[in-house]
Amino acid sequence: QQLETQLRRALQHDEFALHYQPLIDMRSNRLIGMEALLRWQHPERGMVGPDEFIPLAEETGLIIPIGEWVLRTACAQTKTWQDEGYRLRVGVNISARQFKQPDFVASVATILAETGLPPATLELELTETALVENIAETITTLNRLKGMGINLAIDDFGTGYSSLSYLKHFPIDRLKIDRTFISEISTNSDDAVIAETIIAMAHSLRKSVVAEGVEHQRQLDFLSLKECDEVQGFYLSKPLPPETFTHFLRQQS
Ligand code: G
Ligand code: G
Ligand code: MN
Ligand code: NA
Repeated sequence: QQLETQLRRALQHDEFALHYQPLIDMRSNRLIGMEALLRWQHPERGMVGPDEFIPLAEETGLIIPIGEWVLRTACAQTKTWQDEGYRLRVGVNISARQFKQPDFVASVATILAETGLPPATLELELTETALVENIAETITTLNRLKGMGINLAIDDFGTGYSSLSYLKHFPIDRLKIDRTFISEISTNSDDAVIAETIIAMAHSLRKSVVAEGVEHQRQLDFLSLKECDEVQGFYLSKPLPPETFTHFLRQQS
């Protein structure tokens, strides 16, 4: 059976799930939120990662209903955890095609209203490629989202083509340094300089920085020294299914 047919079926049959990867604040060393990551529980193939189906979902437009499911599920789950007393912010990945939909802002507003999640606790993660396609339109959309009180982050920062000068014009709250720069910060001086420079530049533009893909204590030490704001990675925790994330929450407090 074709992957496209299987993807359509997956939505109808509730085969998607979200895992949540903890985000840790470097100064307080506390959990401050999580990134929602899409998983496909395929009936025959088992767990399928997004890299294997997001490109096709983008091509076919299926990313629109899938993306709405992701946003609604992440917002509802986060609201549930907040109602249990946990202060959490959730990061949701938005694909380029989704971001460019004329009704994207309206659909985010609807989902926030339906789930009751405070907009200030939602963060949309956008890639540089999605942002630079049509700068004028991008700025309008970002301003509308910002106006609603939503947080905005640039994901995989450093891997795209965005000129630093755009950063000044985008109402972005946070940069997420791509994990390719983090993996060798303690052994490769070029990567160390790049990471350090991104942090300094972000701070000079009053933006917060997350380092992704932290796998070792020595990376944490480096990032702490350079005053990186938040960290995420296997060293802190893998992405967790909701039940396990709930246990993680209880442990933290
Ligand atoms: O979780 P994992 O490392 O397998 O994710 C692989 C890629 O898939 C990452 O680039 C991530 O941003 C992307 N991804 C994960 N979940 C989603 C999602 O819900 N929507 C979109 N558009 N991309 C996602
Ligand atoms: O592109 P994006 O940043 O959204 O991708 C997030 C992906 O990175 C997730 O699929 C997650 O599984 C993966 N990831 C998270 N932490 C680590 C890590 O420490 N090392 C590696 N190699 N991948 C990670
Ligand atoms: Mn991401
Ligand atoms: Na990333």
